[in-house]
Amino acid sequence: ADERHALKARIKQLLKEKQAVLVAHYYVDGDLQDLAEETGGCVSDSLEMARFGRDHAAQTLVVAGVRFMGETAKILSPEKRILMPDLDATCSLDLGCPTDEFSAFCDAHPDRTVVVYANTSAAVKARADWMVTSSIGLDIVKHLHAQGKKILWAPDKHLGGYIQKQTGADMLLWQGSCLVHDEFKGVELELLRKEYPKALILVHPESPEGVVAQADVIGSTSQLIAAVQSSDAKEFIVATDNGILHKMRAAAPGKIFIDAPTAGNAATCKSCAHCPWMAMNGLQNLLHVLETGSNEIHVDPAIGKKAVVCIDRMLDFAA
Ligand code: CIZ
Ligand code: SF4
Repeated sequence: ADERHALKARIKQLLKEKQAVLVAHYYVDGDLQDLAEETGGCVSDSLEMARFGRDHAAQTLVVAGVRFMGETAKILSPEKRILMPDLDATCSLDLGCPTDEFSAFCDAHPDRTVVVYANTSAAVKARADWMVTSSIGLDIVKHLHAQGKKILWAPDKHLGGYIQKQTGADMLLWQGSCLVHDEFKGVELELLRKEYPKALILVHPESPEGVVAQADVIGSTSQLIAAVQSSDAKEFIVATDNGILHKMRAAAPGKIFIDAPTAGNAATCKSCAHCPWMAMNGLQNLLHVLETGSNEIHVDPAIGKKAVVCIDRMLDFAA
């Protein structure tokens, strides 16, 4: 505990010295979320992280999250220096949607508007008409559907399927999934609900259909946290990365939060629902990048120039 305290103090000092700001995702280690909050940075979902990084005066942004978040920050602010605690922190959705295959898929369906989730590489975004995050994807597809547009959606099949069902839009889905959310199990969730009949079920729409179907609230990370704050419920079963429990506990002290089951036996699976790449962000490597200025994110400027178009479209729509 003393060592953690010393590390945090040193990181705070360096953030100040280097005039850098820390931007952290809800899924990273609680210490990093606290540091971001205490130093005037941002702890949020990927939409808010991107907006915050773009609008902040600091010329150095440290992004505690996964690679696409650092890339998005760089695309929006090419003149800023973007550092990440570990450049190998990726995402199964990004990995499952390689640029060449995706490009061929788009070429085969030129009549469709290309909508990609934020969890993709810069090159994939460069090929898209729109980028969306889970907090705004539904509204944007609704908007496109109302204009009579047919959609090509990538990469998350569960999120795409959920939005398709809600909007009735014509959506062709890339078959990607998040390795964390894909593990949540509908049958086991039903059993757990019987144990906690009063619990409110909170589900991120990257989860499989059978889990989403049992939700009381379906939403992005920030929407699920808002639901915890506004609800009278005392107990919550949470189907998303359990890094979010740090913020939920702070938002609603005294309430009870239970990880949704990810395997046959819920009791043996208390820590399954955590992204291995988000977990690569820690105090040690955060301190190291601040000390050395290493782990800078680069995006090919030509690709960045194309990719920024679909991100700006979303930010303008959200404004
Ligand atoms: O699962 C993720 O990586 C999420 C929820 C990202 C985001 O939009 O905040
Ligand atoms: Fe990607 Fe899933 Fe990890 Fe989010 S939780 S970064 S979607 S693998």
